[in-house]
Formats: sequence, structure tokens, C-alpha cells
Amino acid sequence: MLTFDILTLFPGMFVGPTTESILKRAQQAGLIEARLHNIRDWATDRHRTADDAPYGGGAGMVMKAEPLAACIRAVAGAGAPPVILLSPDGEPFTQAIAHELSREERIVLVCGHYEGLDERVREALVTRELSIGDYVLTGGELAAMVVLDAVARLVPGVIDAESTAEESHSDGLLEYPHYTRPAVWEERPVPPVLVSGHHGEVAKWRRRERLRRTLARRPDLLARAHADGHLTREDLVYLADLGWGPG
Ligand code: 58G
Repeated sequence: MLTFDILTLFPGMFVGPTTESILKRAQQAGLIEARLHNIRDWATDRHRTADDAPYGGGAGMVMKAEPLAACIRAVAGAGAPPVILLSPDGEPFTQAIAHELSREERIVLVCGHYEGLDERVREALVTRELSIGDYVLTGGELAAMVVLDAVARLVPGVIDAESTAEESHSDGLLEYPHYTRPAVWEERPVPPVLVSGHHGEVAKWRRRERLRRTLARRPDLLARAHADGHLTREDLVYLADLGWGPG
């Protein structure tokens, strides 16, 4: 069982993603749990203030240290789980990090808002900072949902084990193209090899499609896959035909 504790000023944003489809089923099956905590509940003043103006001046507001710290401490407890802040300044989130996090018992996800949070909370309580990509969002919630989804689907039992082992990025290559009925759609036939019944030929075709696509779209991944020993001699022969060579 993997528990996600999500700290946010807007718990309602998580309703759809956590109450529909696969994450809903995974929670019902007791494989994961997503618990929402409203940071504002930890503000102690009459107006339940969670933000304030920045010292030194400047635009926007900053999340106050006390409510956020109280919330993190109450939720993290004694177990010392990873406390992850979603931010554009974070380490790039990858499939390898998703795998690593899927082996935790508990993960605390902190969603910042406004211009950010008081730096002292980051120093004192945040153990890891992740970014889902080089763009800025209005809050960390959407980034937290991306991490939640990518990690939850790797927890054993959440989805078919075969599809996570085979998929794009676990061996560093992009996926092969998929087809289903009808056999011809708007004059476009399914590649004949897929309906031939020759399983060996299908596997070979799919491997080549993956190599071809990765070369065309993400040559950086191909170089990495080679360095990591994911390419066979046969792969290298095919890639040489396409004009690719390692370095
Ligand atoms: C410091 C600075 C702490 C994630 C800003 C917190 C979150 C993009 C991503 C913040 C985000 C990403 C303020 C609003 C971060 C907060 C939040 N934007 N690329 N926005 O993963």
C-alpha cells in the first residue's frame, strides 16, 4: 500500500483525477491511498491567512511558513517520509524517479501557490523538489497530479505488469504504433505483418518501429539507450541502415 499525502490550498482540484478511472479502482482495491490536506486548516488567525506580502517588496504573495510547516509536520509524523515540493526549480521528474517513488510506503506532496513559499520551509522540511517540465503553472496541484498518476500506475496490481515492463521509457525507446479493428479505416490498412499471424515477424517489426521512431523523434534517447546497454547487435545493424551510429 502506497499512501500519498497531498498538501494544498485547493483540495477540490484533486477530486476528478482521484475519484475516476484507474486511481479510483486502485484506491478501492487498497493498493494506494490519496489523502488530501487543506493547508488553510493549519492557519490559526481569524481569517485563516495562508499567504503574505514578500519581504523586500515585489509582485505577488508568498505562502506563510507557520501554517504550511504545521501541516507538513502533522502529516509527515515520525515516519520521515519524502516531502516533495512541486516547483519549476525542481529536479526533472522522470520515469526512473517514478519507479523509485513507487517503492515508498508514503509520499508527501506539497503544492505551492502564488509566487512560492517562504524559503525557510523549503530548507527545514522539504526533502526533494521535482519539476514536471520547463513551464510555470499557477500552482503545484497539476504537477502533483502528474506525479501521483505516474507513480500510482507503477504500484504492483494497479495496471497490468506486462504493459509497464514493455512500455516507452523503461528501456529508453519510444513505443511501437498500435492498431485495432477495422482492418481498413478511411483507405488506411493496418500493416499486413500485424494480421499475418507470424508472431516472430510481428515482434521484429515492432522493435524496428520503436527504433525508427526513437531515431526520428528523440535521437537523444537512442544515444542513452545505447549507453545503457539496451540495444542489441541486431538493433545496431538496423540503425546503421537508417544512417545512425553511436557517436
Ligand atoms: C517555489 C517557487 C516554490 C510546478 C514556486 C513553489 C509548480 C510548475 C511546476 C512555487 C508550479 C513544474 C508556485 C506555483 C510552484 C510554486 C507553483 N509550476 N514545472 N507552480 O513542475
